[in-house]
Amino acid sequence: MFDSWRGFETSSLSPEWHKKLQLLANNCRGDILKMTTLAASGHPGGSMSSIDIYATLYNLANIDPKQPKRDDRDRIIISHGHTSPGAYSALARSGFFNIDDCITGFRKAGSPFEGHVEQSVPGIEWDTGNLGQGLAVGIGKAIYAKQSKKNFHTFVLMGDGEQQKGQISESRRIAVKYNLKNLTTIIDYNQLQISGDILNVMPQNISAEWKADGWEVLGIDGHNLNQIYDALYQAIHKIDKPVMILASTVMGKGVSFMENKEAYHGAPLKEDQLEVALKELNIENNYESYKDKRKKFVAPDYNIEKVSYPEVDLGQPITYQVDEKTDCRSAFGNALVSFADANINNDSFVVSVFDCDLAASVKTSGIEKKYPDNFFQFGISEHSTATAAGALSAEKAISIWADFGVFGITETYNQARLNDINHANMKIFNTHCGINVGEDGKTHQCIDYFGLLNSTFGWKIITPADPNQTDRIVRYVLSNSGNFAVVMGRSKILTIPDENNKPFFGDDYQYKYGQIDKIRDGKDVVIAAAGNMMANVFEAWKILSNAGIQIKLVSISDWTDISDDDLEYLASEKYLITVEDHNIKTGLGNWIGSKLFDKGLKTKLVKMGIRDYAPSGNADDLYRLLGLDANAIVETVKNLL
Ligand SMILES: Cc1ncc(C[n+]2csc(CCOP(=O)(O)OP(=O)(O)O)c2C)c(N)n1
Repeated sequence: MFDSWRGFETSSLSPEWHKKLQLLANNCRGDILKMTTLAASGHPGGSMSSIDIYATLYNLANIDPKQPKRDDRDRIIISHGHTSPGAYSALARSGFFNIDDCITGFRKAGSPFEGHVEQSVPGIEWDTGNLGQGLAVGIGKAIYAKQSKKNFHTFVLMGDGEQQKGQISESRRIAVKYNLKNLTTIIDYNQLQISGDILNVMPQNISAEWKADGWEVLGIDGHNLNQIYDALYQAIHKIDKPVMILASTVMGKGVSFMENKEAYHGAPLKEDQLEVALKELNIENNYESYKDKRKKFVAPDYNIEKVSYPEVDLGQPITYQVDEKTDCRSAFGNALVSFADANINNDSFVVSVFDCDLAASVKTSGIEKKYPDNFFQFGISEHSTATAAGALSAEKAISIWADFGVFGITETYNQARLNDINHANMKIFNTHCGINVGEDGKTHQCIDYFGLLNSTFGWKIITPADPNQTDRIVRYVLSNSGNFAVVMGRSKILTIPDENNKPFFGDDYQYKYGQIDKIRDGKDVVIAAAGNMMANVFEAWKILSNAGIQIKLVSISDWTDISDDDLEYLASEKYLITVEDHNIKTGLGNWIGSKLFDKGLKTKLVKMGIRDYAPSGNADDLYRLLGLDANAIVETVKNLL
């Protein structure tokens, strides 16, 4: 086993290291073939073209097999996650874990060695597999290094077919704009992908595109260890801008009958072919012994250290009075600045706020003006923003992205899903949600925020009822780990009053995640208002109350987690009406309905929500048109009683 933490300090690769790496890479080729044949699946071709690069990086970068999560380690991100056999074997052979575990357990149910690179394997930084996202992950890591004043380098390994993905072009520009010279990309240029020659699949000039966006491009032979080392040395120590190393390689390199054959992109060898291949590589064929081991495989527990969430000061809550109407997005913006004020002098506080050309509308301009070093303008690059902000949030840092719901959630669902798979701590603040978006029309109406994010297992979706609750919720999510989406509308809305006409969510209110808020007591009907629909529901409650009809009024901000006690309360009367600014098919009403059913709780459920794409118009007119204004809610109650 070799000790790492070398950081490419010497200007050339020593002959001793050359020899070690050559041998190591050859052994890895054997490992790749054994594990894919044993699993009867996987991607040997690209793994073998990338392996000399993997071997060099995992042995000579500043990483520590004994402490894979050391905060000052270099970050090695694998964007072409299907080359997991290459990455796993190189990590094993540089001391991160036992190579036998990896060969035996590759792609076996319950094993950490999943089909595409996963953080369950020590040394893997980010789960990938959906191509095109790795460079944005690297951006998140490189920004973390800069923001936290850490001196580590980030390397991103990518495929060449992968370069067809649009998200990469967003990321290229962002890296240059922010002069991320602590970021180096290496492209495995084997010129093949699943369907054959990359230029037949999709004509593209990879080198020219990167150069045009401002990257330094170094062309090398990706199987020449000296050239790999030299290029990395140049990128780390000599070149003052982001560097892309275009490493010419050969798919299936090392086994003559596999070389330059796209068939081996994703096809393992048969056992008789493996025999021939191992002979050519001059590696002992101990394949049979793994067959039995695989049957008895017990998944190792690597007990990988978790990054703790930063401790922060919540700052001083801001209370909005009942006689003023405020939009929740402004309450968010104000809370954000106040939160930053409270923490910015703390040396270990790393906060980054991302924008995609909408800061004035989503109210992050306050941060942009007051704390420009913490503000990142990524332009109309939502996919890269979602990924980069997610990757940053998995570090000891607070990562905030504010956008219209339709861009921050609907547009970027898969990036959000990957952030969740990677246990990120993203905080997304989505304004202009529901039909409360102004007159922009149906393309801008985010009516699927819950349906989408509730399809993941980790995201928590919160819709504040008014500006005061927005303030409390913003402070809560910024001080807690996990992926949170805070969803708001655009309009100025009522500050919800308590029985004494003081702010209900005022100075004495304690926000507790997962708890419904009982706004008024009554009987026969419970109305559950989702987020800022509370304003319309409250107007309806006033009309009903004046007519002598007292109903129970509930505000639900935390849709994801509703406690059993709260479910019982919701089902405590003959009727439950849910009112939401969301697609009725995947929204709160259906979600609560299924939960009530699960618990055997009975009530008659009436769902009020969005039933079709809505036209353009201001929010009040649209709510009236779609039967979600106070009068429609009153009518619904009266029809039930
Ligand atoms: C977004 C996305 N689309 C499609 C795929 C399916 N896929 C997996 S690998 C691959 C080809 C990748 O080609 P390349 O980057 O050249 O890798 P190599 O063939 O050299 O291993 C495709 C299309 C995917 N993983 N992600």
